[in-house]
Amino acid sequence: MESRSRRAQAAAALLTVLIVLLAGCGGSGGTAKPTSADESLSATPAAQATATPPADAKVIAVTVKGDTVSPSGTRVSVKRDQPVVFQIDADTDGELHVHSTPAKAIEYPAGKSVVQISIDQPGVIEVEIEQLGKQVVQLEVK
Ligand SMILES: [Cu+2]
Repeated sequence: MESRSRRAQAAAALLTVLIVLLAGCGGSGGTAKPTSADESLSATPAAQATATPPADAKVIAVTVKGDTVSPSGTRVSVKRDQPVVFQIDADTDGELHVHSTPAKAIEYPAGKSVVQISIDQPGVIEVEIEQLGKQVVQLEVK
């Protein structure tokens, strides 16, 4: 009995891992940790965003309309710890996914919103619209 429930548990765990792998985006390299907990962030609706981006920020305007994303895979150079501000304009809510370590899952609302991040490690970090599986930019962090 016990071994059967163990096996069921193992099967369930495996299924969970598979679901996570499928749900996650494109498994583009990196160390795939089964329990990788993405850092969860939320973009602030632009109407509520009072702060203007810092003077040294890299501001990236992102437009999502239907399944069209702009920019689309553009490479953007930033420095380590430089503020990166995404100004999002989207027709529906969704998730901006930053493939840093740990990854950042940024939920944004429909309409215009703003979120600021920074990357503390050098490398090329893909940013995509998670639910569309489409790349927005590649942050080249130096
Ligand atoms: Cu992703």
